[in-house]
Amino acid sequence: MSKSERDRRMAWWREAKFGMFIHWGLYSIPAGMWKGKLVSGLGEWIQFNARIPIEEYEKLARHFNPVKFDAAEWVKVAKEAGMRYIVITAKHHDGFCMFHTELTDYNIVDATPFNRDPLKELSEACRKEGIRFGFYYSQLLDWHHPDGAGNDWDYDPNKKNFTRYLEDYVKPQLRELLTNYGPIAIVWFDIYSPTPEIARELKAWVHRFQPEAIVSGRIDPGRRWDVGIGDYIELGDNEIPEKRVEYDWETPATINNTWGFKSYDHDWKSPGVIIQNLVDIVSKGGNYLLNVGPTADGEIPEPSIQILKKVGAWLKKNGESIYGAQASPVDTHPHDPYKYTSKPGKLYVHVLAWPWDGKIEIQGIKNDVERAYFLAGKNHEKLRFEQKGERVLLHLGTKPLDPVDNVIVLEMANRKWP
Ligand code: JFZ
Repeated sequence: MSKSERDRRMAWWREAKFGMFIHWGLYSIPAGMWKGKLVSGLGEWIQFNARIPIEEYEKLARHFNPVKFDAAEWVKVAKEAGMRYIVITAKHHDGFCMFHTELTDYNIVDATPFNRDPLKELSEACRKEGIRFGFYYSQLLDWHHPDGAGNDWDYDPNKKNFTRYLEDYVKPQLRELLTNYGPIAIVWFDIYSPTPEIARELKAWVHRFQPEAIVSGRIDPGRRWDVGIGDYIELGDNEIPEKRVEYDWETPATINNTWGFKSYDHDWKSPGVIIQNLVDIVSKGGNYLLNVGPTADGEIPEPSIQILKKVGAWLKKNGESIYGAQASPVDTHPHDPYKYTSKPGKLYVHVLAWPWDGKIEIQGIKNDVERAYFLAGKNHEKLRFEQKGERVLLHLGTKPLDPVDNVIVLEMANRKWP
């Protein structure tokens, strides 16, 4: 694919910066408990971690009736948080399909009293609100299907036939997902296709039905840092690089310590941590895909909603420094109390820790600063500063406007800077 073709397809994603990940499935019912015992590890890995036999685990489907699910409400939460795209688990490693599929009855429409297709409802709600819709698909691990990888407690691994699984199950299901749910913005593959050839084959399969779809980096069995077959690099869970990465990349992140809901994981990241992570990631050229894990009733946990509301409030005032912003043109040290993002002719200085004397000196500014002001300031009143060569001393005053991140705009004399 040519650079211009790729740039065209990636344009909305580079602008969007911030998305909502949703891990929702049968694992939301046990919610980290099995037979009265806590099961440590990720909520969505409970069948593996507790080695739950398929015949026991699939009984959960009979109890899955998320009557409180409201797609419009979930999209509203994402929009109010300032999130521009949503990626939801269509089929996670447990093999349960959160969409209607002809390939198996082990799906939310045929196997549960709910009898509705949440991916259909969510994709429609996203379209209505201008939010891009994508899905997560586990293309290798499948603890339910006899030819899927990973379940060695119900099946003999030596009897598995991955090619059969890929050709007779994965590709037909992807065809359903890429045909029946409208425009698909992202296909978020996970834990790797077994070979680069299969990764290329799956990417071509996606683009046969949805030529505009962006494919995540985990389609690729290569090292997660490599620019591979996916359209962008997918870092490890909650991984933020030390330095700027010269390619499209994304940090997938939990809002507590699990993707799938766990009833006793209350270790929520604060709004401040989320905002500072978002700024850090954007300052290094990446996107932030932040997860919510809805309950078995179909509700996004209230603490997640409250956190996301506060993040959205900060973005309402400071979003200009995030959406469509480029990575910092100025190298910072990992422990600098400020980060930079930029747009042509503008440098956004994110002051993450307020200086006790109300002044900060920034360096490496290779252009004349014409004007400085707080982005969230009512009338963008001018800030006093002195520039000596590449050093700019900013006088901020002693009272921050925002408790988490105060963004100062430096307007450059050269409107085409950097
Ligand atoms: C995978 C899943 O196993 C997990 O349940 C969740 O869906 C997460 C988003 O993706 O977990 C991974 C996969 C790859 C890495 C880390 C966690 N990695 O490359 O570091």
